Amino acid sequence: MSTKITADAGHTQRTLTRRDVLATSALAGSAMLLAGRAGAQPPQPDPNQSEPAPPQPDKDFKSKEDNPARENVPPGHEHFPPGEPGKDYTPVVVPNGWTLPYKVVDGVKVFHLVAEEVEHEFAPGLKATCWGYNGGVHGPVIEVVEGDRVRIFVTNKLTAPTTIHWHGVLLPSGMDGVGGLSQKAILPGETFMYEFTLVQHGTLMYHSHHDEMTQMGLGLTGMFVIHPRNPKGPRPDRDFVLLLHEWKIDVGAKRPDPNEMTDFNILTFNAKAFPGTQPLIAKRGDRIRIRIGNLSAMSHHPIHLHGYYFMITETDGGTIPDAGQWPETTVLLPVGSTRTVEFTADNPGDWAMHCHMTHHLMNQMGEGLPNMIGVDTRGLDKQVRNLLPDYMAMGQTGMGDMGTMGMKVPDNSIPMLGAIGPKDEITMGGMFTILKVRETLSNYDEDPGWYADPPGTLASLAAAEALRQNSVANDGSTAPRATAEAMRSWPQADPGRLHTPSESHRNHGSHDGGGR
Ligand SMILES: [Cu+2]
Repeated sequence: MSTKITADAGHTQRTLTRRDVLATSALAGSAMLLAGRAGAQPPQPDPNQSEPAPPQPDKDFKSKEDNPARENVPPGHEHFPPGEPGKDYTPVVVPNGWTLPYKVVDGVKVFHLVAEEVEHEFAPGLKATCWGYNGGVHGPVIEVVEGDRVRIFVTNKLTAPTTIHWHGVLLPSGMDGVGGLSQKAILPGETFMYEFTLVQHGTLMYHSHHDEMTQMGLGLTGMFVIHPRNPKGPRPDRDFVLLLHEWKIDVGAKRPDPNEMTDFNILTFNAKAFPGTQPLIAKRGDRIRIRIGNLSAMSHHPIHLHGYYFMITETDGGTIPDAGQWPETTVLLPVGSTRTVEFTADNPGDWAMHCHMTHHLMNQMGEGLPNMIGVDTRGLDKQVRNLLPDYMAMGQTGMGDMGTMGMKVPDNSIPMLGAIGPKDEITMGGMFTILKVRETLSNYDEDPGWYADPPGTLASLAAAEALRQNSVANDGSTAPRATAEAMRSWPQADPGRLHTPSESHRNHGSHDGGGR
């Protein structure tokens, strides 16, 4: 099996975890400690076995100097035969994205990433020049199995130096990809080689670690999924991967502005803003896993799913033990982290999945708008149109009147929000997608269309008969109303009162009724 150092007889089934790596040295240490204190001792691992194996000559390479990573494999973590899709794992599903193919060379999985400029479409109508990998933004998902040995070539076809950092992956320091610290930057035209054995499983990421603000801001990011070699439970039927990001693309601009600090106007799942996002499609009863990473520049994203609660099962630090998992309907994705959620798709329908920061449900043109809610702008429109024929004041009743219907947008830009849905216009944009769960599906690759609500399960205009039977007046007059007493302000207690009762007494009443 995976480790030779299992002192604990209960651990017959081992997976390669971070704990194993740590346990290697801890067990060796405790074994020696016990040996010193007591004559009789339980069977202990041979401390010699936890010594790193002497470097083995590698027939792939001329000398160990060519391949320093090989010396750094933790004991007990010599690599396994390459894990195979379908056999050792169920491949992930990447909405709007793809998984990087590999070839096997002498038992090692070989990948090739090319950092380059990419013309990327965020949603129909909006393209920008970004930086990505292998022709796309974001980079393809690297999908591997715990115990695999990987060799990843990275070619730099950008005009700037770059590196790749394998976020959360346990590896030798020199493979960690921090420009200047752990390696020289990859200069334009150069190809670097990274090689390491995967000693953990989980949802991880990769990204440039050289001039990060610019390079990650322009899209040099991707997801790195490591399946367990020996999964604890059944595999998921649908294993989705989503990467969150944010961008500032001024209307008419051809490039995202990586200098932006606060005013991002394109918020994306796998580099697509709604309505450009591909839905997540599932059959009723499917075990669903959704792996989410966040490599936004500045924003954390509370991702909310309708119709379900899920368990948070994993972070980029590893699997959360069953006893530590908790149910949520919103999972917070801090910048630079991943979360994995799992649930069973037992509730058919079209379910919204979105960032709950409402400003992240908007596309371009959201900036610099005065608050016109409640203002009748019809006269204003007429006057301004004398100067600007297409002028339309925005948002008298909110931004919902600014969607796709009849509003022109400038070239190479998308409406702030909105797409035509089955019932009406969906007044959301940005970090929004849809989970479609169906009783029957011919396959997962076709959008099954909109959900057909079973009779009696669709909210709709109340019939006069229903209003009468329930003594509900259509003008709202029968609904309970907040009383002035319930809505009153509560004057703050005088803070001085906590310390000096005499002063409090003197000031008593100074705040009463003086509220603003
Ligand atoms: Cu958000």
